[in-house]
Amino acid sequence: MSLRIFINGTLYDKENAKISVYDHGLLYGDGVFEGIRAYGGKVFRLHEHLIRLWNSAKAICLSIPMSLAEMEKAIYDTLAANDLKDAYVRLVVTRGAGSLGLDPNRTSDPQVIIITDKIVMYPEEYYQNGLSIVTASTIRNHPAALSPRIKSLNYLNNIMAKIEGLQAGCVEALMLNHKGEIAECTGDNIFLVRGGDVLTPPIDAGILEGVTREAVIELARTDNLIVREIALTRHDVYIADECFLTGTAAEVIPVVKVDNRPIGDGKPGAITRELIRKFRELTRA
Ligand code: PXG
Repeated sequence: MSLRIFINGTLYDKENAKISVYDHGLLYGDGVFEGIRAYGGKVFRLHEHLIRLWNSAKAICLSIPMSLAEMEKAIYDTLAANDLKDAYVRLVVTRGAGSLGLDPNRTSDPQVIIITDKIVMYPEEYYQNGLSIVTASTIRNHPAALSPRIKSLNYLNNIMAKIEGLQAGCVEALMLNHKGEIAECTGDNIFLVRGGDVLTPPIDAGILEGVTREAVIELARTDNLIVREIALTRHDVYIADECFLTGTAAEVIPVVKVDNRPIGDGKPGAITRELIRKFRELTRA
């Protein structure tokens, strides 16, 4: 049976799920998206993801042609049509088909796409042994050029940094902001542990407001850990006791080496391991 994909209220077989080559999502990366996960049939923090999608759309003057409640129902219907319980959910809203010019007023009908598919997990070995990452020379988008808070279809900034990481043999790469401070990785937020406290860059460092980031901050505070959202430099990373990344795909994943420097003793730290356990408990409860 073919995978069923939702486009504007209709479910199509994957082979027939198509949109126009004149769509401004394709021509200009003009649109927004979300990457979400379902665990045991329940979509994790769906409301938070939908709010972020609607806020991203608002920021680019794109009106999503359905309500939040309709989107929520459409997601569950698409999951059911594919008989998926543990799944990856990709929402895409494009500006729609237009002319071969930038003018968004010449586009018609934004396209709402919901893809639900099997989730491709990182190997368990990454969680046991931790990742080695490098700092990319490509900085994160300047917030005054394109706010990193917008999860837009224009992901070239992150892809450029990802290429640098891959060329160095790493699956993730650290991105700095225009001030040279730590921002985030190409598809994950970053955390440090120092002296028992959990540190992470603030939103105004020019990062995506990660849903997993927020969940992990809550888990850490519930554990009576002090969490501080503060400006961090590469030096802070190099001298940290622990480092980990958070994201929908990765969940919580340890980092044991940055720019060839071992973090702490070069093994996933105790607080990181505890947060991995707590996050798994939260999502698989
Ligand atoms: N920063 C950036 C730039 C992202 O794209 C995150 C942080 C983490 O945010 P969430 O809300 O997921 O905790 C992201 C999200 C993938 C994939 O397949 C990547 C993301 C989301 C889903 C899938 O690599 N990135």
